[in-house]
This record gives sequence, structure tokens and C-alpha cells, in this order.
Amino acid sequence: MSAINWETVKDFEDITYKKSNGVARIAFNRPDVRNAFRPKTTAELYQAFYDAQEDTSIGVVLLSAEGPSSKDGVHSFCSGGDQKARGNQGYVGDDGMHRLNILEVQRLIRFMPKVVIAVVPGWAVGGGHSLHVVCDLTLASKEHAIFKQTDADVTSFDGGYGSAYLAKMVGQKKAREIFFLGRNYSAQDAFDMGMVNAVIPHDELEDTAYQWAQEILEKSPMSIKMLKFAMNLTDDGMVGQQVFAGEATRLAYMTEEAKEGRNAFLEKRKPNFEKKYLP
Ligand code: S0N
Repeated sequence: MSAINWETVKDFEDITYKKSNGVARIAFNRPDVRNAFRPKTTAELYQAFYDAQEDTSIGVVLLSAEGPSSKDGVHSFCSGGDQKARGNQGYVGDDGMHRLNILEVQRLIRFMPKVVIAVVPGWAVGGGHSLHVVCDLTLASKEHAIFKQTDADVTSFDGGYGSAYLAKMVGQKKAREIFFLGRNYSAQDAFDMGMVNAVIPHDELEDTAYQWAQEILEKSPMSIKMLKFAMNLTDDGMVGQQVFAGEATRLAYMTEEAKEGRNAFLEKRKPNFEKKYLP
């Protein structure tokens, strides 16, 4: 039994959202459909991730899953887009609109200035596989995690981070095998390919993820943020540069030079930069 003192932040329908000691835990909660996501799920995920991003007491987010299934006891992380909610132009929510908004969740995970750890207790399939790919780190259940790409079976494919970024992670040949053959891979297979950081006995998975988070929380928050953005930059093009450069601007704001530029404007005078051209 885990000793972590999780406090529920908000009661959602398709996810659970808790916090404890600097760590947020966001978990899929549709275990009977292998934690497939529908528009309600992605909307709730977005809200929870955004809250975690904005909360200055939170440094690490765990993306995990509730379970196992009440029907057959099978564990899942996420089986991707809910095929029952899939219309002809996207996934259809209560408002009848067709959306592809899991991509907004992917971008939030990718660009949030905090570490996101995928905690994979079971099936990570289709868009669920892509979500673990986009997270900063992945920890997987030794006994129950299975990684699989079905995008080419159901004609619902992720041509962004889920595939192209995966290829940077595991290499082109392996990524093409994963997508073109759609086989099952164990936690150990995924570790050997370099897409999982550690294979953990199932009963210790959540506590280990929390412990990894605590280790990260001991590091300099600014360094972690800048390192995440630096490692993203080369794969994210101009947006990667924009995100990294935004932080450079923030650091520049902290200098006397920047304060003088702002103050001179507000005081309607010429700025007096000290003309120190540092080497
Ligand atoms: C996960 C699998 C391999 C598990 O197999 P298993 O253990 O044999 O269980 P099942 O009997 O198949 O399933 C148990 C119950 O769960 C339901 N279910 C499972 N997965 C889904 C799902 N994705 N949608 C809806 N229901 C699901 C089953 O129907 C079953 O229910 P009952 O008991 O009532 O019959 C296996 O289940 C499996 O292969 N699942 C489908 C995986 C899949 O194909 N997912 C979709 C892949 N594509 C995406 O996710 C696209 C992602 C995406 O959204 C996206 C990406 C990029 C750009 C845009 C988008 C976008 O569309 O937004």
C-alpha cells in the first residue's frame, strides 16, 4: 500500500487529478475501454495539465492511469482515440463537434516548463502510445505494460510526435517496424529500444514514479526547464526556438540593462545604458 498522501484537486469524469508534495498525478479513468480517450477526456486532460502548469508548487506531472478493468482485470495506460466516438472528421463530443484535440494535449505536455513522466501500467496503444512518446520520461510495468501501434489498422494515424519523433527516439528502422507491423512490445523490449527509461515491478510502479519526481524536484527548476526546452528545440523548429528564446528574454528582463530600458520609456527619457560590452 502506497504511503503517498494524494489530495484530489477536482472531480472529473474521465480522469482523476491529484497532487502531493510538488507532484501532480493525472490519470486516465476509463479502464473498461482500455482508457481510450473521447473529447470529454481530452478536454479534462487539457484542463488538468494547464492547472499543473500554472501551479507554482508543482514541478513534475505524472501521466498515469486508473485500473484495472472491472470487466476482465486487464491493466491499461491508454488505447488512444475512442473509436466509438470517432466520426467522419474527428472525435465527436457532447456538442456534436468533430475534434482532434488530443494534439493540443500533446503540445501542452511538450511545451510545459515542467517534467512530465508517463507511468505505463498496461496497454499503451495508438494515440496512447503517442502520448507516452511525447512525455519527457516513461516508466513501465514489468509484468503488464504492452506497447503497440494500431494507427495503421484503424486509419487514425499520428504523423507528428507519435511517429516522426518516435523515429528520432528509437531509430528509423524500429519506428517503421512499430508502425508498419503493429506488433506487441513488452516493457523490456521498449526499454531496449530506448523509449522507456525503466522497467519497474508492477506493484512498485506508482511509488517509483513519485520517487523519480522527488529526485527531479531537488534540482534547480530553471535548469530543468531550460534543459527540457533545449532538448526540444532541435526537433521543434521555429516554435522550439520561440519557446527557448522566450525564456532567454525572461532572463534578460532580470538585468539592470532591461530595467533601464523599461524605466526610461516609462519616464519619457533616453535610456542610459552603461555601455558595458561584456566579453
Ligand atoms: C488496446 C487493445 C490492444 C487491447 O486488446 P484487448 O486486451 O484484447 O481488449 P479488447 O477486448 O480489444 O478491448 C476491451 C474493451 O475496450 C474497448 N476498447 C479498447 N480500445 C478502444 C478504443 N480505442 N476505442 C474504443 N473502445 C476501445 C473494446 O471495444 C472493448 O470493449 P467491449 O468490452 O465493450 O467490447 C485493443 O483494445 C485495441 O487494439 N484497441 C484499439 C486501439 C486503437 O486502434 N486506437 C486508435 C488508434 N488511433 C489513435 O489513437 C489516433 C490518435 C489520435 O487521436 C490522433 C492522432 C494524430 C492526429 C489526430 C488524432 C485524432 O484523431 O485526434
